[in-house]
Amino acid sequence: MRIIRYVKESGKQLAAVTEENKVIDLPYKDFMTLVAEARRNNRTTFEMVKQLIGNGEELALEDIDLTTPIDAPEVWAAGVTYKKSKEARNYEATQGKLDAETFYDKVYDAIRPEIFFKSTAARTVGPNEPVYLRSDSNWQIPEPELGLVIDKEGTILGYTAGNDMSCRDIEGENPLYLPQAKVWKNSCSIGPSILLKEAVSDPYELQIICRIYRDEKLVFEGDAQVNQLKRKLEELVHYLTLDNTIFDGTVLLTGTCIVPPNDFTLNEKDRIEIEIPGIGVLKNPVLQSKK
Ligand code: DO4
Ligand code: MG
Repeated sequence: MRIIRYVKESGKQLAAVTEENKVIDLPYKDFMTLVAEARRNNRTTFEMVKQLIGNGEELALEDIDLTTPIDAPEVWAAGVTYKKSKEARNYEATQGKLDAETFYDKVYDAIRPEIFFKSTAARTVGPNEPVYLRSDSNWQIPEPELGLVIDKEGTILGYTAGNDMSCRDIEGENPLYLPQAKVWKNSCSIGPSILLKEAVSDPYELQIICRIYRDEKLVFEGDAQVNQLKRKLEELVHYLTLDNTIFDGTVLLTGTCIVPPNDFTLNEKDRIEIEIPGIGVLKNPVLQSKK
């Protein structure tokens, strides 16, 4: 069972999507209100949704205009949580040395993970909205990641897909430039749905697929599985929430495990697809940032 929002004349509508891809409206204004209502009734969100959709009118997923499944007040991200990311970061930090060892090896092996601030609701886009390219970077890639939707206590409520758009040249020039390599307008995308935690028996079995199209041709395709993650999901949440103020509906991206070839950079008008079976396909066109 997954939860989406779509755009109606009256505003944004929360809805459930069944295994058969039928969309049924839910009578709550947003995901966190649904979670709160389930808690008030001593039920899981999954049980509550199952009961609510009993007699609802069904719509087809293809006929609706999807938007972000949640207005995440903040999006945080973990980095260098997969070997593939460590190798790519080493490559860009050493001007293209293969097999180089750097501080990224240290953080990959350390007890403390890398956690950084990625986005706010105003900078985050949803399905079919453009992600932007930074005007001062010549080496930009999407980072397809599993996102955890958490509450203010750090409880994992569900899973979404995310794109941690990144500038490899800016981060490679100096790690202190990380916020500029990661945060700008429309540099983060999440969606298309929230797969409820109770609907997933083992999140490490989730698969992540990324496809990039240029002039309608597939120019990159890669895939990975969350079981390649060096850390436990709860460990990442622990470090994010430790002595921190976290808000209901925060999204924590868990790191990238798919990196396009080192000579690849995104172009304006490319189309990115990030698919996590069970969550859906997060599609975003790429545009140059407007000043
Ligand atoms: O250290 C930089 C961030 C790496 C990252 O975003 C990732 O591994 O996904
Ligand atoms: Mg990332």
